[in-house]
Amino acid sequence: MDKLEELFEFFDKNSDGYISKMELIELVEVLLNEKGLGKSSHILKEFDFNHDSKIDFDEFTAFAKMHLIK
Ligand SMILES: [Ca+2]
Ligand SMILES: [Ca+2]
Repeated sequence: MDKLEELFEFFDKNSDGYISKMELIELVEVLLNEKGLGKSSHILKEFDFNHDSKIDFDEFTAFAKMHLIK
């Protein structure tokens, strides 16, 4: 299993295959060490490509490439 998949599954607390807004808030606080509420809204706006208000694995990958992988 690759690292991104592990990360995604770790933050997908209810294992429904999506990072919800609540799950995203925790992800932001843990991974980016920023206040989750405002930042998660920005991330949703930027990376929720199909506008379902959740982050799927493809969207998470795009986010990770921008913010997590140097
Ligand atoms: Ca979830
Ligand atoms: Ca989405």
